[in-house]
Parts: sequence; structure tokens; C-alpha cells
Amino acid sequence: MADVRGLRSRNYLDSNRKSRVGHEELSGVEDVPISFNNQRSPLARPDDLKNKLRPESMTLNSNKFDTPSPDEGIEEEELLPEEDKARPIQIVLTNDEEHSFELDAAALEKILLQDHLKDLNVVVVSVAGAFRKGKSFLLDFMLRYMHSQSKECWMGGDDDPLTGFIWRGGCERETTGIQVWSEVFVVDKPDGSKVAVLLVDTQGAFDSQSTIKDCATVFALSTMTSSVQVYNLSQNIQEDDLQHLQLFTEYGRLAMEEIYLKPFQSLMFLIRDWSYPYEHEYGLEGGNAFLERRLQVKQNQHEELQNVRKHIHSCFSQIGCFLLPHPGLKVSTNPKFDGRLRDIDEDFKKELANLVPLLLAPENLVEKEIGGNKVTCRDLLEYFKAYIKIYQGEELPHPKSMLQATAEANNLTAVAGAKDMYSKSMEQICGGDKPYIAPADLERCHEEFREHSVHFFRSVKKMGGEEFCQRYQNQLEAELDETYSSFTKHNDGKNIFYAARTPATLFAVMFVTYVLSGVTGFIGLSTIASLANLVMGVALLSLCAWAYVKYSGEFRELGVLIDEVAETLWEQVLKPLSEHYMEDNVRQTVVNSIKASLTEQSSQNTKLKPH
Ligand SMILES: Nc1nc2c(ncn2[C@@H]2O[C@H](COP(=O)(O)OP(=O)(O)OP(=O)(O)O)[C@@H](O)[C@H]2O)c(=O)[nH]1
Ligand SMILES: [Mg+2]
Repeated sequence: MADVRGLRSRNYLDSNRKSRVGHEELSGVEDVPISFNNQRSPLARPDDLKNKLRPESMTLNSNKFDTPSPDEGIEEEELLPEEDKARPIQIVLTNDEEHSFELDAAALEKILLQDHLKDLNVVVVSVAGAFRKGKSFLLDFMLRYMHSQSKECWMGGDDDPLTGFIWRGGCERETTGIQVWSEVFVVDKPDGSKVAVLLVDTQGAFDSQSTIKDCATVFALSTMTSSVQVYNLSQNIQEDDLQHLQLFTEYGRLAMEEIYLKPFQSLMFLIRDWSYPYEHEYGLEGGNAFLERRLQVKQNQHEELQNVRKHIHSCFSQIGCFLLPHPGLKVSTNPKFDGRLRDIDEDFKKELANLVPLLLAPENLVEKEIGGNKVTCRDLLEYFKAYIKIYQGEELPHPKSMLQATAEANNLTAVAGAKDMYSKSMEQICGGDKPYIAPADLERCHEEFREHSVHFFRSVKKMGGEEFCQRYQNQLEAELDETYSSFTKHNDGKNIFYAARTPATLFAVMFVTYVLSGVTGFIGLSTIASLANLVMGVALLSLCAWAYVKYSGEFRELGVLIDEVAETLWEQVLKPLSEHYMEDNVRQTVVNSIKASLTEQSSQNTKLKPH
């Protein structure tokens, strides 16, 4: 393993040596003012491909593009301080334990806010997809293209190791978070405008350390911020590739504040190791024909398949597909392979020579747009900051694995069914049109229906296992108890005495204060009498207001307040008094009846006694 890792293309500076010479002032930026005869054409139009790729169709500004000798480049590179050397910069950092993301805003600012860049429209080309599928490797060829001064031999020498974004063999993931190349390339487009080209490498999806949410976040962020998203796939387009694309883009769409008709720009399906050239030939034309078949929405297709396809079409303004052959066994299996062209199959190189200019030739560059407006480097920084904040927050739903999402859906449906069953049974007993039922009877019914409902929940077939289902059963039981308490309240409301509690209390208050004011007024305690009158007035007003609220249904908060005050009075004063009084009365009655019976017994005894 150690020597495999040792083969990492650490010396990513090599490829920059040539490019440096063209600079006049700022390091970290390269000016590539190439003008093409052709007009800019959309990404996915195969007709334009042949023209684009013909080297003679390019008119090079030879003054600016003299290829420097390697020695010149090396000298210049060696003079640069370490931090100024072009390299991949981690702009989105991942936290593997907390599964969270953080933006290195300072690093991104340093790249995007350079004076000569910040106001240029930006072109962002990003490569995303499953891990270990050659994304960084491909990006390094893109770097070579951007660095190259003469487009005809941009791929470099046969024995040059491939450097730039870090790539390597082996089965463990390499790239994490989101990385950008520190050099932003300034390119002259055929219409004379200058654009800034940013290359973005992303963490591979579905590695063993990332959750679906992590994968979705990286994919969504890179799709939202790029103008061309290369969806890197291996061998074929499988249905699950489309489903994941749907999930990830939906996660991206959710985070965008405004809903645009087509939220994202260009999507390029890139199928690596394409093995069926006899059905669809390598390249864009074959790829588009293949993609058209795969993304076709047919009448007799299952709704699920149709939805995935419709969703993908609705998300991107341009969609294309490129079929790339296998690069040869040395590339995929030789641990000593360092990216040199000599070890790569001819077919692969030939198609790569078509693919990279298709994405990066000046006339093909797609400027980043959001909501129809072109985005500058400065804007892009702000978008990055805003989007990452949304993914750091809690307001977005969490994308889940297929099993977990299905298990949750199963359980929630079963909970809803069981609850519905309980509610319907309770409605039969104490629904709106049913008369008041004794609380004890209601409780008995509740116990019975609750048991049936839980039994129903358990009998429904659900995914997720026992422990998972138990969580939902607990949730169901809690919800049933809550529903029961609202049924109880509703039932209590039907009790005429319960409903009359507030007016009865207010009447009692009025009666007591009336008597009090009469007595105290009679004996000359006029202050107390006035106070009692005042309370009586307030009680009377409250009673009128309460009656109005009950009749009209308006000012319900006032009604609730009066009910609460009356309830407190009832509970704290009247009820204890009445209970006390009743108790006394009952006690008295019992004592009297016992006394009476005793007297009766003794008189009978006296009568029966023989004289
Ligand atoms: N089969 C095959 N292997 C490739 C291809 N391109 C590159 N590779 C090899 O794939 C391996 C992984 O390359 P990387 O560029 O590091 O892959 P990655 O997708 O960036 O991987 P992560 O950063 O871990 O997500 C290397 O050994 C490459 O030589 C390709 O088209 N087909
Ligand atoms: Mg990588």
C-alpha cells in the first residue's frame, strides 16, 4: 500500500511550469487569449464537434503563446514562494465524524477576488460522481489543456507524469470535500470578451465514510456552483445513477432560494470504460444517441421511471453524453503507472483529445448563470457562502439511504393507518354528534381501541427491523394518548354542568358581592360596599362578554380568558366550599339516618319487651 501511495502525483507543479512564463504580474492566474473562428456552440451539439476539434480552425495569437522551454519554466517556478505555486485548494472541508461541511471562505476569496478576476464572468467546470472513477485524473488533462500554449499538442509528451489535482490508484478514496485549482485561467472568447475559468474537483460519492447526505451535499453544491457539471460514470448509465442524480439535484434545488425553471446549466454524462462502441460509437455523437434512448420518457413506462427522467430534463438547460473508451490495463491496474501518455491506450487518447476541448475550448465555454444572470467571480464567492450556510443549517430535509427512506415511509404509513382506525372508533363513541358519555366508560373504550390500533400497527409488514419499528410504535402510543385527551375535553364540553361552569361561577360571584355590598352598606362600611359593587359590575360585564363570545364566536381569546378565571375561581374557592358543605350535609344526613334507625330499633325493642 505504501508504495502505491508513493505513486501519487505529488509533483503537481510540473504542469504549471510552462504556463508561468506567459505571466506578467500576478501569479496564480493564467491568461489564455485564444480566439477561434467558430461561434460558441452548445455543449451537447454533436454537429459542431468536428469543426471544433480541427486544429486548423484555430487562429492562435502566437505572440502571447510562445511555448516556453521547460528550463525557463522551472527557473521561474523555483523562484516562487510555496504558497504562490499553483495547486489544488481545498475550499469545502469535510468533518468525517460530524458529517458536516465548512467553507474555507478565505482561501476562496484569495482566488476569486484577485483584482483582474473579480469582475470577470466565470466559467466553472466541475467533475462529480462515484469515488475511484478517474475524476481527478481527467481534470489533470483539463489542466494540461488550459496550460498548453499550442492546442495541437496540449496533451504533452509521452513520458510526462500526469500532475495537478491529486490522483492515484488503489481502492481507497482520495479527494475529499471540494477542491479548486488555484490558478484561474483568463480566456478570450471569440466574441472578444474575457472569462475566468475555474476547475473544480469533488469528493467521490458512495465511499465507505460518507452518508448519503454528505454525497448529496457535495454533488448539489458543485452542481449549483458550476456552469458545466461532468457526471462521471463507469461503463454504463444505470437506473440507480439516474436516481441518485435525481436525489442530489433535488437536494440542490431545495437549497436555492428562488425556484428557476431550469435551476442548473450544463450536464455532461461522461461514461468511462465504454465497452460497446459497436452499438454506440465513442465520443459525443454516440453518447448523445445513447443518452437519448436512456432518458426517453415513454407512455408505457412505469411512473417511477418517467418521473426520474422528467426530473433530470427539468433541472438542466443542456444535457449531453460522451463515451470514453477504457484507457488500458496499465492505467487501471499497474501500481507504477504515473499518468504518462505512453502507457495509455491510443483510443482513449484520441477520444480525450475530443472531450477536453469540447468542454474548454474558448468557443465552447459556458459562463455560469443563475436565474438568467451571468455570474462574476465575486458573485460566485457570495453564492458559495450562501449555499454552504443552507447546508449547514437544519431547515433542509436529510437525504437518506433507500432502505432507510423506505422503512420510514412504511412505518409512518402504518402509524397513520393505526391512528386513523383509533380515531374512527372513538368518533363512533364520542364524536361531535354523539351525546355525553361517562368519563369512566370513555376511558374503557379508549383502552380497548388503543390496543386494537397498536395491534394493527404491529400486524402491518414494515421494513427496518424490530428496534426501528418500536420507535414508531412508541410514537403511535404517544399520539393516541394525545388524541384521547382531546376526545376527553370534547366530551367534557358536552356535559351541561361543565358548560355552565363559567356562568354559574360568575353568578355566584355576583350574588356574594351583592349580599356583601348590601350588608356592608347597611352597617356603614361604604368603601367595602363600593368595592363589592365594583366586583359585581365586573362579573356582570364578564358574563355579558362571555355570552357574546359564545354566541358570535368572535373575540375567542377573551372568552378563553374569562373561562380560565372562572375555572380558577371554581377550582380554588367554590369547589372546595361546595365539597365541604356537601360533605357536611352528607355526614349530617348519614348521622341523622343512623340516629333515626337506632331510635326506631330501640323503640321496637321496647315494644317487643315482655312486660
Ligand atoms: N478503468 C479506468 N481507470 C481510470 C480511468 N481514468 C483513470 N483511471 C484510474 O482510476 C484510478 C483513480 O483515479 P482518480 O483520478 O484518483 O479517481 P477519483 O475519481 O478522483 O477518485 P476519488 O478522488 O477517490 O473520488 C487511477 O488509478 C487511474 O489511473 C478510466 O477512464 N478508466
Ligand atoms: Mg479524486
